[in-house]
Amino acid sequence: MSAKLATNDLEAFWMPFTANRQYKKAPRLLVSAKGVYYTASDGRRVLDGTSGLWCVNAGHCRPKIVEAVRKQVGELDFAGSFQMGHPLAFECASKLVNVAPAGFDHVFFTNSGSESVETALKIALAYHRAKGNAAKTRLIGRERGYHGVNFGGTSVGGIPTNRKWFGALLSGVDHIRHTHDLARNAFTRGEPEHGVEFADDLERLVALHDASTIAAVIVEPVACSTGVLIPPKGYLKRLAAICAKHDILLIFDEVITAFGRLGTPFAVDYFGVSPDIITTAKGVTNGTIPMGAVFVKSKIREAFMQGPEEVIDFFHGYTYSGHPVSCAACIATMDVYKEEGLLTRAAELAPYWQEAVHALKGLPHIIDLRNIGLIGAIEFDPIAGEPGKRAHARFVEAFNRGLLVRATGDIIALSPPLIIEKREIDQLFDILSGVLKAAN
Ligand code: PXG
Repeated sequence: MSAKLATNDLEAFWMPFTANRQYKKAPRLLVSAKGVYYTASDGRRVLDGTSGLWCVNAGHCRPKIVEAVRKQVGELDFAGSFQMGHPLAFECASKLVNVAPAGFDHVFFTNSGSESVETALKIALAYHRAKGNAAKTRLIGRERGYHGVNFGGTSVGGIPTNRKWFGALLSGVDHIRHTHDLARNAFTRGEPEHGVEFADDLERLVALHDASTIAAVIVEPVACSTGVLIPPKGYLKRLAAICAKHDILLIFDEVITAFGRLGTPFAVDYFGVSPDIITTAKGVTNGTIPMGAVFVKSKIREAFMQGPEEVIDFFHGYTYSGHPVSCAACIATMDVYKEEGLLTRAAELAPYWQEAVHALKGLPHIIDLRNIGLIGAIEFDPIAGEPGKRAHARFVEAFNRGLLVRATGDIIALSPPLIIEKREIDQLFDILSGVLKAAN
């Protein structure tokens, strides 16, 4: 593409989650990528500190994945999966089941994290109905949770700006409180000490609504989009125990944490807590082609397999569920992850990464630094009346100096590709500390 765009070329594209008018006055454009670097439209190399949008876990433009996509699109461009099939979708599902935590033996394909969430919520509702518990219909999310942008995900989500524009949302939804507690946990390395009792908030909702009306609880094991909220020690275990006690399904939204981000294949492996359903997307194809995958345990699927064989067992699916090109990208991605040990590489880098994150302590306006796996976050004290301004200014300056980070509220989140080398981690923090020192 041409490196320069005329101003009117920028108008047609209404960009998602973007301050469009501000952006178009000074656009930031990326034109190519390789490994851990992007190339910007002015030719500068930009270190990708965010794996695209938390998806390019194996780094950019990996030849094996590119080749698989190229080949597949010329061989079988499309075949549906409604009462028909093509071999790659089955092969792909089997590969995914092999990397998934024990017990997750079935995969439902979607095209994004948002669709994975909708699918998981519908599976939970239909599961209880199939089991004869049709009154179990309430869905419980968590404050500050992000589960994509469709109506179900927006409803169980807990980010006020993502909710308030869109009316009453789904009925029968409630939220447990979030786990962010800077008063007790600021500058924690890894999982915070304090806050296991936040899980008991679920008992409050059970007391209010009665367990007989509650279908499922959905949480991100690590809440990333809201600014990297790491679960307190023991919190997820306690939440799972409360769910099990009341026959409430637990859904882990692993759209970001699946495929190696924490140093284990899934967050389930990291925390040793097994939910009933896992949602994924992003890293499932290394971001190359849109795809999502919902993993369920056999007990869930079996509940759907009780009716007459000739009747459709789940009235749900997408035209592109199991799209051949996505499946080819996914299979190649799983091969790259396996060959290069990427699903556990973050565990090796985590100690080095942790020290680099916490070395920023003392720079202006920082009120917290936190990390887990190959994720880091820097929280700033907000400017009165101008929330988010501080982090946004630092994000722009970092880009100008050759580093891509994510700004969310007054927090900068970091999540580089899992192939990053220590010298590139050094480069990342050199640029970032320069930005943080210079900023006001
Ligand atoms: N669940 C979780 C936990 C996510 O993080 C989604 C669902 C929705 O996925 P899709 O593919 O529909 O976008 C997400 C997406 C950021 C950022 O910078 C995070 C996401 C998307 C874009 C930006 O924090 N997460």
